Amino acid sequence: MTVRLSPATLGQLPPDIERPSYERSTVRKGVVHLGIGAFHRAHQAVVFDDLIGRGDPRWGVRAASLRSPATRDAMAPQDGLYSLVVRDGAEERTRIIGCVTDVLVAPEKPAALVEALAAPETHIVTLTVTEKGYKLDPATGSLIEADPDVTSDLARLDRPRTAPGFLVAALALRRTRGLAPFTAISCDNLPENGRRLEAAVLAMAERCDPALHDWIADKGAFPQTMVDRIVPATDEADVERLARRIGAMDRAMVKTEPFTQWVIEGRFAGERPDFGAAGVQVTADVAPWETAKLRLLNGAHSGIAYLGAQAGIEFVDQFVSDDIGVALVEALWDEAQATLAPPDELDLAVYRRALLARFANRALGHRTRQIAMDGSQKLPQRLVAPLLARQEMGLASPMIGLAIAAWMRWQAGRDDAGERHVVDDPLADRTAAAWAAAADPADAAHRLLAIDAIFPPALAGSPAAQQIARWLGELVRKGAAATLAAAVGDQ
Ligand code: CS2
Repeated sequence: MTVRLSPATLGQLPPDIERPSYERSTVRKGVVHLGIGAFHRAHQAVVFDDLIGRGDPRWGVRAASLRSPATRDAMAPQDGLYSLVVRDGAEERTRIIGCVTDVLVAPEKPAALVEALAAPETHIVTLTVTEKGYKLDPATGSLIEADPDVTSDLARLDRPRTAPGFLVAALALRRTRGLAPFTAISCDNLPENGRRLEAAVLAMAERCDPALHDWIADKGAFPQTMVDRIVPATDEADVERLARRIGAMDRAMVKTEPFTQWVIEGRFAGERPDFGAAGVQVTADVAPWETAKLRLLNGAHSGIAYLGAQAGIEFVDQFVSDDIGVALVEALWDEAQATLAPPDELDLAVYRRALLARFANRALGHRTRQIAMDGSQKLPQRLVAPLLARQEMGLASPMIGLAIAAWMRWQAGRDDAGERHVVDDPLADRTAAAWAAAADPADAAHRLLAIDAIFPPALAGSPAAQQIARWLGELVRKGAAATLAAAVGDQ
């Protein structure tokens, strides 16, 4: 039987596997991370591991799952160690990451997580709780007070359930104990993620204690960030392949691409690492980076996901291995690019070429269905915002419209082969109800466009709305592959 990756078996790994260069017992716990999924393990945790490796042991990570114990159960037998597998075509590099000191499971012991956040040695709190974890209306960014977990947090802050609830409970304790707030760094693909997190925290704090609200508003820091690394979900075949490669079973491995980027606004409440030393860009204005990334990378990802999954294309690289797929991506980018004011350092032509090569990485196995999840939370910043910006400039957005129509089609729960799929989305009930009540695809489009958590009123009745309705009709009638081929042929 293959041994398990752990501190005891680290020495038995093949010599070319990179491993922590530091003594793990000296690592302190300056970071608490909320939402220990694959993205954190392949992105921010690697930066903290680098910082420790460079001689600053303050930045060990106490990680927390806000929902299930699965990651804790995978990592605990490995004492927090896991493999970062970087794949680039035929090349693969494996590095063992050692910066995660422990994993807490919030629903099991919420008070333990609040204490970790309130600990004097905690200076940085990072979050990857996905778009829906902020409990904010995706279109307006305001706190969804009717959400049952938010209601519960407002009533019982001693047992928080939501990410903003945990932060408020811990900040309240820090204030009582005379400690400075931590810096809370959202690492999710939300527009103005720092401001949104701050808004959620302040809205909750206000309801609990106005003095706490004022203290956080005055002393807290919620920098904006742009985070980028493609991290497909790990499957059993990946785990087995790695076990054959390193001779140890690692149930917490992550697979990713070589590219990684983290841009952070230089606003901190207290101690912070020398982020720049670990390749992080610290800057005064993150917005232009973030908007470009959301509209180019993520916008194209969503278009690929809905059209591809509908047509039975399993992986992103398969979608862009075909001229029609590339033509769609380029056309989406042409439309989005007209809405951007990129930073001087960002050459969009170079960025687009690099992005296409990243999408084409055949070794990643990035599933269209993974990206298709939670579309209601993703569409506003990825596709709706550039479409509206173009509408204001008097420009039509046929390809963005097609991508939005493809999302609508996906919400109906059947692909072009007639196979059913589960619509994994917090608003799935509402989109299903729109489809159930619709007389025909055009009617479905209008009903879906009326969901104001996703689409602003400015869209209703516009030429763009009519075009989306026409696309949806074609997608239903002809399927995604034929609609796409005709659409890019017309370009
Ligand atoms: C993807 C992102 O699943 C998705 O929605 O678009 O996770 C994407 O891979 C990352 O944002 C890349 O940085």
